[in-house]
Amino acid sequence: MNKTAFITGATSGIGKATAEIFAKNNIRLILCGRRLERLHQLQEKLSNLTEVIILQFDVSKREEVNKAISSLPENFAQVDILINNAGNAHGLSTIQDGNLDDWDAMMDINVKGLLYVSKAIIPQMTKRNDGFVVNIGSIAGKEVYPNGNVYCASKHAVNALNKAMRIDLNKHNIRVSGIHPGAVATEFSEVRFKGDSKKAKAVYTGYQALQAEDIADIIYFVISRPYHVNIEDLVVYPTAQASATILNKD
Ligand code: NDP
Ligand code: 8X3
Repeated sequence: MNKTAFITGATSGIGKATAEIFAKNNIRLILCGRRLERLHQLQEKLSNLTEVIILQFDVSKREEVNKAISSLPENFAQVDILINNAGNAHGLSTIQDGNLDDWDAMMDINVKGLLYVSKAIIPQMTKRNDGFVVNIGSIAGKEVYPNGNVYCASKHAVNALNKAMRIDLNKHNIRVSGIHPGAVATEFSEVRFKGDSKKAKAVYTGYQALQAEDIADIIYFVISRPYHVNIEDLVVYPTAQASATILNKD
């Protein structure tokens, strides 16, 4: 596939697995994240499969986003596929006990970060009347679970923005897809529980959680459909999970 993809949150989990399957399918890559060492490692690993460049920036910092994206070399300036994936949950507590820094982080990264990156890239797609945007939401954008409050709100916003983009970009032939996973065993829970590995591990034990590669396969399937096919919305659970709180554990 002779296309260029811009992937946020490529240093781990779903974003990294997506970079890997895209590379195998010959998609040129712009890989983004804050952890430079990991970006370099992934660039080195995938460069024998496709052309890869890396951009280090924090999606929640508007100036950093614009500076990084405007620094793209001429031969990478056209982005065909934008994967809005960067994001995390920070904390898990009741609304009355929530931490304001955690709330800021989730709204700034998951919502505003997605918007900053989209605003920096989508106008070149509308100019060409061509492009693809994949927004990684969550089941937390489809339902609300105890103590999930602000994370769920941020992912409900992603769900709304996905629908909004689909409407606004319709006359520009731009495809927009929202993918909403349930439990995927990545670094997600390490981040949510601030490095408490025991708590993080417990989230994915007693059943077979989704793997980052399962979601990456689906993302590749979505972006590789014929031009007239737009899968707008996909909710993906592990077989053992029926909702955010209903898990068939051993
Ligand atoms: P990981 O923690 O493994 O990956 C998160 C990625 O986001 C990292 O590459 C991280 O890169 C990047 N990121 C986080 N904050 C920022 C920031 N401020 N600026 C730039 N990049 C940032 O988790 P997942 O792979 O699981 O998460 C990917 C997406 O999938 C998220 O949007 C998450 O909400 C969503 N999701 C995850 C589920 C799960 O169960 N794992 C289920 C449903 C949705 P770096 O730290 O290098 O900046
Ligand atoms: C990640 C899945 O259930 O922790 O978005 O919200 S969940």
